Amino acid sequence: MSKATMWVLAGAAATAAWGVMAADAAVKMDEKNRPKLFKQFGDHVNTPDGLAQDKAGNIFMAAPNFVDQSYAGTIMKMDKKSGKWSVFVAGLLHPDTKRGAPMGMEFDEDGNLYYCDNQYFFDKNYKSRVMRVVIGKDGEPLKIEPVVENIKLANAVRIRGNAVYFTDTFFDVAGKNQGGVYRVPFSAFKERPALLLPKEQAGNDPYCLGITETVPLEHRKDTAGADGMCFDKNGNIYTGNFGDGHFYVIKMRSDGSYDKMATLINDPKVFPCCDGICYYAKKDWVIMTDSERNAVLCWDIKAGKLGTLWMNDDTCGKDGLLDQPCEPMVWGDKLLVVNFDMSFPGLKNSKNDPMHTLSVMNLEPSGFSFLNLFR
Ligand SMILES: [Ca+2]
Ligand SMILES: [Ca+2]
Ligand SMILES: [Ca+2]
Repeated sequence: MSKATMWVLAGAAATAAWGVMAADAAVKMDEKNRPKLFKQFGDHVNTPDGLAQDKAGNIFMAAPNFVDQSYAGTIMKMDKKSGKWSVFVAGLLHPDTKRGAPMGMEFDEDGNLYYCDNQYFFDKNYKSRVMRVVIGKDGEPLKIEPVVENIKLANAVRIRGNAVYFTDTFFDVAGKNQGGVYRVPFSAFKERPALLLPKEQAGNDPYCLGITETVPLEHRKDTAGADGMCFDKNGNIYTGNFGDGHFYVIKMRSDGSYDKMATLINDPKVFPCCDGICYYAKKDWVIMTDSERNAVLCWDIKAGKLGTLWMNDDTCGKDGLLDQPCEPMVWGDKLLVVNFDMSFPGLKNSKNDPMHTLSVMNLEPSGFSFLNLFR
């Protein structure tokens, strides 16, 4: 046997061994992470989506209510002390669609709440907006105003420094399956809402930080681009495509500007569908939901490794298991995960069922296996 053949064989053996380990890693989860039911809602919250928390730790959850539109899109609030849920505010109706559809949300330093108004499911023609709920000194909503307009599908929003950052999931430019990440400084909407450029000009839009591209998967044929987004402690931005799980980073330079978007994961076998993303500072992880496979994954930033926190089969979610998870949020030592449960072709979730649920997982310091992509 030649030396070269031996190398090839050794490599094949190593690959096979790794394959077994990878299979183990993908299914071997710690029971400590098993999601439990945090809250089940009535039909007035039939399609829950985004999450946020204020400085006191009260929980806010968006309910765009796409499945049963006889209910208005609202933002719910859970008082941390009492655990009681109530309607915080109804989403501001769009003058053309007569709907309000809150999705991703986040508070700014002054205590105002920003949310994505996803009008794309009613009208694909640039009706979506980023909104600001101005909040009074006792925490009550005073008014809602649009701050950014001319968006296709506003999905996730983050506030950092003096700017609002958000994703737009569909560009709808012929022949390309694009989405993108935007940054609009507060100064741009002091007087009136800031306007994005039409998507054909997105490459020259001063607010556009990066453009994603989706290669639709055969079993889903979903062209959706950038969905969730978050920052890490160094100001780097993470986003991922809903359609194919392509997962990106936009690195912040030392002068505060941003690098070009770069790929971290582009392998639908290990990550086929990225919905919500949040940052877990304690471990320096990005936590992502995988809507296709009813899973919660995590990206160890320093190690450059993908891990699986949980994955389960199709379920109605009544026991707290994942039912098309969308937005995750670290809340103290727990992870809250919203279950969107609005089935799209090719997802594990087979149907929109009457159980509308929010799950909770313990974020334990150890006990899940890693999948090393940089083999
Ligand atoms: Ca989302
Ligand atoms: Ca359900
Ligand atoms: Ca379901």
